Amino acid sequence: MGEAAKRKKKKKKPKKKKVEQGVPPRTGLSKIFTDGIYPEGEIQEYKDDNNWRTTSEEMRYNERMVLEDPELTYQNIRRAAEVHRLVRKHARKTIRPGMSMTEIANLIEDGTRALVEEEGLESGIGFPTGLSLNNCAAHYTPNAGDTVVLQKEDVLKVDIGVHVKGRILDSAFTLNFEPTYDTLIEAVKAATDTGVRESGIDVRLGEIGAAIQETMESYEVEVGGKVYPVKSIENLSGHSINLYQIHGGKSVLLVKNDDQTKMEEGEYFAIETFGSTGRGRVIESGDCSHYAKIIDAPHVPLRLQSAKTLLKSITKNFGTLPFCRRYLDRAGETKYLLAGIVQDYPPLVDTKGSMTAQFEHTILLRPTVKEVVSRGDDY
Ligand code: HZT
Ligand code: MN
Ligand code: MN
Repeated sequence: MGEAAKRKKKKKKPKKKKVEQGVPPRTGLSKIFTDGIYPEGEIQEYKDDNNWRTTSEEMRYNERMVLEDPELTYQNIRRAAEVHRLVRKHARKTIRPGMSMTEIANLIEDGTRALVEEEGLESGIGFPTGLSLNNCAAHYTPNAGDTVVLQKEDVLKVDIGVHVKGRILDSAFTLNFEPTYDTLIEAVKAATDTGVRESGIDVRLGEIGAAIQETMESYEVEVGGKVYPVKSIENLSGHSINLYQIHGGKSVLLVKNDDQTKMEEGEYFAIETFGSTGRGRVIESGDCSHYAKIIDAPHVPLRLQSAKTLLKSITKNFGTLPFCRRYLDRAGETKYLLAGIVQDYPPLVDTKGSMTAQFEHTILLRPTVKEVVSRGDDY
């Protein structure tokens, strides 16, 4: 063997076992990404008169310098995103008609808790798993005793939240088991991609709504010989996301509007769109499952000792993160009364018999590029 070949030949080192993800995925990601570096999401250049941000050598240098400090990098949101991709991949493969909504919620949440290595308020579930069916667009998750079973005709929105140190990854997709509503799903996927593409630093929120609506409403769905125009749901919206705060204060409507508010550098947004074969408007209806502490609520003196201790438990377990009744049950709370101490988020439904679909990504407006953190090979 020549000298070059000798050097190339690997020395037999005591090999460290490469840790792999299992089925179902249960290996905490710190065991796999041992250097603490997680994959970047999809990178999109800024458009038009903002493309200088992407091309400027100075801007790129500045961001590179900032990223030298691991505490200032985007590793928390990327770790949450990697958890999301693994959990949803397993969910997609496993969710079948005949499963109960509770089984589906547990499948997803057991995966999230294990992969994100749930630890108090340091890392865990970002908000209750949305499992909204058919004309219900958002904010349904089963409560204890729920008897709903997934049917083959159902259109299911799966909305999963993961957080690492308060950085919340909010991303959702739609599943069906028959082709009837394939076009509705395609329309909403395209509309969300439009929302993501149009987002950027200094872009006005109203313009993004118009672009989303234009894409969404270029589709129609034929069901049983009748043609339904796909409508953007006019009273749902995407939103900015702050630390431990799912709704950061800015809303991105899904229809044309005059909101002149601009997106800003460094902001995180959940870009989500909902399409419907119904009115394109939701109302609150049905048993509430989702709740969250009101973030800037003035201190309200509670008269009942039971309400005081419940609120203390909510603060300890969830802080300002949204939670559901099932999470209170597993924290050992019983016979709780939530009215008046927290904000409720009831299920949001369009007209009876209509179908709704949703796609949602979390994006980060970095100084030089837009990062679609939650992008995967599925949506
Ligand atoms: C509220 C409660 C939750 C935020 C959007 C959303 C699921 O409709 C401003 C714009 C979880 C999230 C939220 F438990 N909502 N994204 N994913 N729901 S929202 C909203 O209330 S407030 C949109
Ligand atoms: Mn969501
Ligand atoms: Mn959202």
